[in-house]
Amino acid sequence: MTVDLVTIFPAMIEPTRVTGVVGRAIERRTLDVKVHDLRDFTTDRHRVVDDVPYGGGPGMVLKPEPLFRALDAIEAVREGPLTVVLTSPQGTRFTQAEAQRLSRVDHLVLLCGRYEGVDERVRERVTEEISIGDYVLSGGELPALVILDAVARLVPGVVGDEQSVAEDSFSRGLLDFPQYTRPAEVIAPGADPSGSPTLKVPDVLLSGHHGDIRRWRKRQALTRTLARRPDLLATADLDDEERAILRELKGARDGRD
Ligand code: J9Q
Repeated sequence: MTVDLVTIFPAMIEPTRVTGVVGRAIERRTLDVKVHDLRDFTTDRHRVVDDVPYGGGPGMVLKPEPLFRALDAIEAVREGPLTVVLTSPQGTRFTQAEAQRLSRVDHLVLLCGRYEGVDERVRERVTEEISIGDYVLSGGELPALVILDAVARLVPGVVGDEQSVAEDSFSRGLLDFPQYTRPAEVIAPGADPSGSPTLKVPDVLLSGHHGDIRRWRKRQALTRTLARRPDLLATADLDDEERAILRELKGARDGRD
């Protein structure tokens, strides 16, 4: 997969290009990520990328021509159709399902908008407009990085264990179960170390009973999802055992009121 990211702040993208899962995929050439500085597509001495809005009002709007020239340059290099994503608060919400869909395109272009906006005519060249959530940001760089990370993980070969990507609880529409690592017992932070309570890993995880561990994790994931994100349960992909546990948990909950 190729990703071309167009931004006025290339330095914001660089750490992601060289770090972690995305950085490793680029090194191995499973992923090709090019960052384009929008100012390189200006033609004036001062490399101006924005201007005042027609009709007046606060803030500056990204000019259309530098973005058109950037898209022309990307089209000239990549063969085949481009999926051009504009990150903006007006977009449709980015979800894991959207990440899955985008992970199947060959050439992705991420245009980073600005808080004040992008000239409306740029949308002529945009395939889709995506928002990562309802909050005010200064620009589309962080949303573009969120999309890049979520999409890249789903490209075959980027994350080693394909199984764990597919089985990732969020992919199945559930929150994760609690995780623990060594040691099996730690002194409670801030507590008196002499005869003070300790924080223990649940016994079942140390038991070696794999069936019990699997059922405990299912119950924990469902308990958490029911408590924190009950909205997810409407569309979660549950097996028979999980449906039975959920009925039981809901029964216990209703029994209390
Ligand atoms: C460009 N707030 O916010 C949430 N998803 C995208 C955005 C965004 C923003 C400002 C500029 C994108």
